[in-house]
Amino acid sequence: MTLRRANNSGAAANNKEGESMGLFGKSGEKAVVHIEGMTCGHCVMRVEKGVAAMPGVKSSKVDLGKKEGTFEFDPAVVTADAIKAKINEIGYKA
Ligand SMILES: [Cu+2]
Repeated sequence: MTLRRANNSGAAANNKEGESMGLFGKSGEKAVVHIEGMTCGHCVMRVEKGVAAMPGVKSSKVDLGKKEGTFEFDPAVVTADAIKAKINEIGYKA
């Protein structure tokens, strides 16, 4: 109640009934995972696509330079641990 944003767009405030606040749904969670063993763009693709294929995963982004994967997922369907297990299964170390 105390957090009001200045909004001069005149958009209707239609958030009375919801706890949902995010654009990507109310049940989204994000995990940032350190990944060892990737050496090129092909490795990045393998991890990104392998994780993206998992049920419940909404987005899958891997940064080769940072050795870091950022994954958005529905915690009701999949867990960060399952995502890490998948990366290990693909052949990299998460
Ligand atoms: Cu590679």
